[in-house]
Amino acid sequence: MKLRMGSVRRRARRAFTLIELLAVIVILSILAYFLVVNLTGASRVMDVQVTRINGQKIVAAIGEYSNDKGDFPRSNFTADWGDPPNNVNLGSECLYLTLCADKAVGDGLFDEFLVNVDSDQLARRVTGFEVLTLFELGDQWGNPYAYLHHRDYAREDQYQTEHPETGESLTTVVRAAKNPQTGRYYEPRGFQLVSAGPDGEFGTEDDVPINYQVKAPKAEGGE
Ligand SMILES: [Ca+2]
Ligand SMILES: [Ca+2]
Repeated sequence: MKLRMGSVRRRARRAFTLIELLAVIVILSILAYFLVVNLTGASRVMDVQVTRINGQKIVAAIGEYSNDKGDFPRSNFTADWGDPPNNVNLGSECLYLTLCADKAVGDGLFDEFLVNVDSDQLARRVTGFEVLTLFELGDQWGNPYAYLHHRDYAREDQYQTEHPETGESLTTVVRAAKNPQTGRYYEPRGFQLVSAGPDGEFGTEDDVPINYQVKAPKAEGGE
């Protein structure tokens, strides 16, 4: 009788342990899920931050250039550069040609940013460059920052980018951003520099403007 009571208790103990184990597995799975979600979110926030910081480095170089030359880098091709091979990623390529030439203000500073998402080449060698590759200045996801000089704000620029996760090739149009409250361009006498953000596509909510702050549209009927 004593023996039977003991084996019942042992069975109960085994069953309880199994339930405990299952509960622990469930809890661990839930924790792992939230950890992955949080880590993905954290790395996305980090990429946005790095894109802002790198963008500010470009803005600083643009400032230095304009102090020196009395104008911001152009966002269209000069006669010296020849005809652009295509009309894709143009503003970003102009920044590269202006800032990154030998002895220019960004000489060597932006080597780690260089990308060439539209895989194009200059028609001929340009003074200050050893290669024909027509680079763009790229963000943390390897897509070009879009750049527009205020003279070109009315332009609609085509940008070729890649989806950061799927690698899918994307084409979006970049227009200079306007303040919804005034209907006027941000930085009307300056320039606009913007990253397409985590989705790799310009004109969406996650875009990362570098040298201006986008204001939320005025609420309907609000003062
Ligand atoms: Ca290019
Ligand atoms: Ca975007």
